[in-house]
Amino acid sequence: MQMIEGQYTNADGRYAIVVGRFNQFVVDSLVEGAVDALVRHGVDEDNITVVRVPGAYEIPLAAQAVAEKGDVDAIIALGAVIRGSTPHFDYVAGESASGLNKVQMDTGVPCTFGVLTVDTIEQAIERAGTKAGNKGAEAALVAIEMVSVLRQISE
Ligand code: INI
Repeated sequence: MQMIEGQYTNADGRYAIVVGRFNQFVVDSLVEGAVDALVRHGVDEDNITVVRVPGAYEIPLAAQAVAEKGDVDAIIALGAVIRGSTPHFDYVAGESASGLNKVQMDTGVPCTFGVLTVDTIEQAIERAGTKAGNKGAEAALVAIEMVSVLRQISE
C-alpha cells in the first residue's frame, strides 16, 4: 500500500498571502498568524509575498494573477467578511470562496481559504488570534501541507 500524506517539513516552498484589507483590524492579525506559522515551519521570509487588495471580493482575481505568474507553490487567501456590516455578505463571501476554488482548479496552485465569514465582529476577533485560534495560521499550515501532498503525487 502506498500512502501519501502532507508533511510540514517542505521549508523550501514559496508562498503568497493575498489579503483583503476590509476589516483591517481583524485581517492584520490573520496575516500575522499566517506569517508566523510559515516562518516557524522553516519557510524563509524571502519566500513569502503579501499582496493586499481592497476586500474579499477582489482576492480571487489577484490570486489568479499570482498563480498564473508561476513563481509560488501555494496561495493563502485571508480576509474577513462580516454579515453585520454588509447587506451583500452572501455575494462577497460566496464569490470570494468560489472564485478562489476556480483559481486553484484552473491553475493547479493550491489556494487555501482563510477568509472569515462570520455574523459578528466578535466572532471575527475570536478567530483572529483569540479564543478560537487564528484562521490565518491554520490556512498557512494547510498551504504547507498541500504543497507537500502535490509534490509527492507528482514525483
Ligand atoms: N469586503 C470584505 O472583505 N469584508 C466585508 O465585510 C465587506 N463588507 O462588509 O462589505 C467587504 N466588502 C467589499 C468587497 O469585498 C469589495 O471590495 C467591494 O464590493 C468592491 O468590489
